[in-house]
Amino acid sequence: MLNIVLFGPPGSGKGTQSEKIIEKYGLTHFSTGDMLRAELDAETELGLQAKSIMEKGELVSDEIIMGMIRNKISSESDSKGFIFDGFPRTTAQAEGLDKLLAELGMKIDVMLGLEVDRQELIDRLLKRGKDHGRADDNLETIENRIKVYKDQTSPVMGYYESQGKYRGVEGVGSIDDIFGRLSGIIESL
Ligand code: B4P
Repeated sequence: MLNIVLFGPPGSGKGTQSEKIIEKYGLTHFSTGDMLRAELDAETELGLQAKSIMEKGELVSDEIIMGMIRNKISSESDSKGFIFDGFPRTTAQAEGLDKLLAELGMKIDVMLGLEVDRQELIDRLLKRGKDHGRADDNLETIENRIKVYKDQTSPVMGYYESQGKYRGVEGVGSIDDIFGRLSGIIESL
């Protein structure tokens, strides 16, 4: 079993690279962003609660996120492994995940970090906003998402670094080149 956390600031390409990792290694995808957007589209109570938080670029509460992860993990017991994309985003979520995996006799093997500078992130997300109309891809919200990342999410890197599990890669270049860097690490594990 192989369990990966794919980490990086908003727009660093986590969703993009997850698709390629899943295709090659057959892992089960956990994207908390996609899970929340599905709740929003279905207009569930959880989706309605999350909507205004996501539109401001803030983080949805750790309780809601951990509840979603717990439900999905328990329905995926036959999986070859998991890729966590955009989760954990706080140290409390990282601790919650370690605890949950330990209860199930599992652990995180590696955190792969996509390292991308601020201007490139803004350019990518503004382009996505133009092409796909995602409500949180406007300049004001993007700047807040980057701030929230710096303040609340970047400490999660230190959490995995202290366990000797963080491996960073340059996240700028062609999608295939970046995937090559990530697969090199996965295959060396
Ligand atoms: P997410 O859905 O996780 O979105 P993201 O961080 O913006 O995007 P990602 O890094 O996956 O970028 P992508 O591959 O799409 O989060 C959205 C919101 O949900 C959060 O702000 C928060 O409110 C909430 N949320 C989610 N998880 C949460 C949690 N655990 N706790 C609390 N709240 C949570 O790439 C972006 C763009 O770049 C794409 O258009 C792509 O085509 C392009 N791109 C990718 N790679 C490229 C490359 N190499 N070169 C050029 N462009 C590239």
